[in-house]
Amino acid sequence: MCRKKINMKNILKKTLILIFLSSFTPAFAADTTVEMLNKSGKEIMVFSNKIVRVNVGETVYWKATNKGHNVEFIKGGTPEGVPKFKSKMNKDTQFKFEKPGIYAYWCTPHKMMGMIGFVIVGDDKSNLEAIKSIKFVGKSKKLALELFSQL
Ligand SMILES: [Cu+2]
Repeated sequence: MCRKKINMKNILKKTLILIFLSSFTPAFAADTTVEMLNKSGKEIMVFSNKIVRVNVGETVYWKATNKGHNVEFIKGGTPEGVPKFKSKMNKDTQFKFEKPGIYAYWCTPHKMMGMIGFVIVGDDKSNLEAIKSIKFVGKSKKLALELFSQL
């Protein structure tokens, strides 16, 4: 009788721990949100945060706060083996980052205007040299140089 009681107590304890942990899962499963904007302060055509850092397995959400934008991973701008990614114009989108490394992306119609962003996954910068050799265009060139120093 006594042993049974202890077991029940244990089960209850374990259940409570599980409930406790699962209630925190959303926080661990990170919701990093980046907005696509026509204007932010003095800048036009920008991602609200140009550099975001996430853990492996986490998802970044891009919100189409303003229309006319998208998210496109730049060729050579992701860790090896990551498939192409290009979201639809005017739509919210998301990507789950399974491979560590730096991911460089831009908004297809505004890459000339400096609408670029970076996601650093698992604090891994092993592909930084590849990122630095990307051919950025227009206003993105100068901006990319500034951002490299912050990666
Ligand atoms: Cu854009």
